[in-house]
Amino acid sequence: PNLGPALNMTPLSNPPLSKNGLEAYWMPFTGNRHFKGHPRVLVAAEGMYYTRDDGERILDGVAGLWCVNAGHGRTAIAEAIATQAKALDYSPAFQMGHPRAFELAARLAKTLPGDLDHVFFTNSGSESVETALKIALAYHRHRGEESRRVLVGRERGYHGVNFGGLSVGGIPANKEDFGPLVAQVDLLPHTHHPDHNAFSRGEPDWGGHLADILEEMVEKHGGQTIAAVMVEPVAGSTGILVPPQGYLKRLREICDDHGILLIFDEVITGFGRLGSAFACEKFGVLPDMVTLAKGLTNGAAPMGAVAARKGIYETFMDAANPDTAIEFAHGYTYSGHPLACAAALAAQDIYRDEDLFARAGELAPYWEEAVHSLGNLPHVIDIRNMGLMAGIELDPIPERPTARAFDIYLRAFEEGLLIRTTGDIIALSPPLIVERHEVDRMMELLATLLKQTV
Ligand code: PXG
Repeated sequence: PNLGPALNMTPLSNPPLSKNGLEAYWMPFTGNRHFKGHPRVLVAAEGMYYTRDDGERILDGVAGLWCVNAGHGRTAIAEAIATQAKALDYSPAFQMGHPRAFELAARLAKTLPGDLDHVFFTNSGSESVETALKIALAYHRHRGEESRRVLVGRERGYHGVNFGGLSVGGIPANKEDFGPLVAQVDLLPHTHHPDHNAFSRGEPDWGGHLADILEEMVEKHGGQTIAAVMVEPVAGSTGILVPPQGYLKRLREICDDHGILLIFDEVITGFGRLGSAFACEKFGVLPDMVTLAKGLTNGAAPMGAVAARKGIYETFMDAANPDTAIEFAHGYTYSGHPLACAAALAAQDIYRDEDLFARAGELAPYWEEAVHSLGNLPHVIDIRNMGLMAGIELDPIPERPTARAFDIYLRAFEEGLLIRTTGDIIALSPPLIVERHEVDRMMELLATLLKQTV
């Protein structure tokens, strides 16, 4: 079906991909053998829609991969990248700077709450996570607390795919092939308990006490051993797990009581997803560091960032001696890449000029009603939501976990809707420019597909 007004777009000429033409690309987090027999190829995007290689348009229910918050094909971003590429293509990242990187850091520092006012650039969410974990360890060492080596994450957490992030992450399938990973790690329990909090709207009222388990961990590991706790304010990848009321505040209190750094991984929640610039504002909890990526550039260039509180930055500056010393032995060739900075600055302009974070907040109640309207359909065992994100959990086909949701994913793509599935959970997170009629269309199509599911 055709899902909306036609686009005025020059069709790209794409040579059709033969089976052989698909072979060389080892695709990430993809069933390569299945895909190469049933390819799904996108060739263009504008606004809320992608165009498939057969010319059909499909509605984007997930902002690409949770990143295209201002919608696709934003001319201002494309032009900023092109202008930057012509003026200064690359500038060495070490012992050297270019204006856009300073401008972007200052801009982010101003947007972030509290004294989260120093920004380290990376190229992805995964790199942001590694960077933040390393800052945490080095910070304690500089303060003379080298004993703080334990990094705490949470079950069902996703912090990217590099060794540190995998270690504090809580998805067993992502870890099992890679041996012991980072040595000193502990995981908090996750907060997803459908027996207590199924069909919650926003923060579940049950489960705040699960934060107290951090207190038990402090006792177990002994004083001055835990360096940092990293959590997603709302867990995205494992199916939209909204924190129970009071949970994040409690984590903050326990971290304060024991000198532990609290890191919020806002790779998904940053840049308006919950109706505020950052989740930490929404929950009224100031973390010591925030990891960012995705919406930073509206997905138009790879870029990540870590924002750290003033005291953390100053600890590094004060510890280093002599004054030419490098305070933090870390960084990437492409940290603060000019093209990424240009894309990020243009994206931030759009967010501000179109007041998109507030727009997401205003649309959130409509979104909530719409997704919960699916609650009585066959196989739906839970629905949860916050801001413009939602998870719809299905009961698995016996002996075939993930098959039901993946089948819906494939059929939705056929019918003109892009969703994400994780396990047997459908995840939705549309661009923040989504219109009510597009929300309606998403739910109608999902309802149809759910009714057809045997
Ligand atoms: N932290 C969080 C909270 C994330 O969601 C990363 C770190 C890693 O970012 P990079 O840029 O290295 O991929 C992520 C990424 C999905 C999905 O549909 C989620 C992500 C990436 C791809 C797919 O669940 N999150």
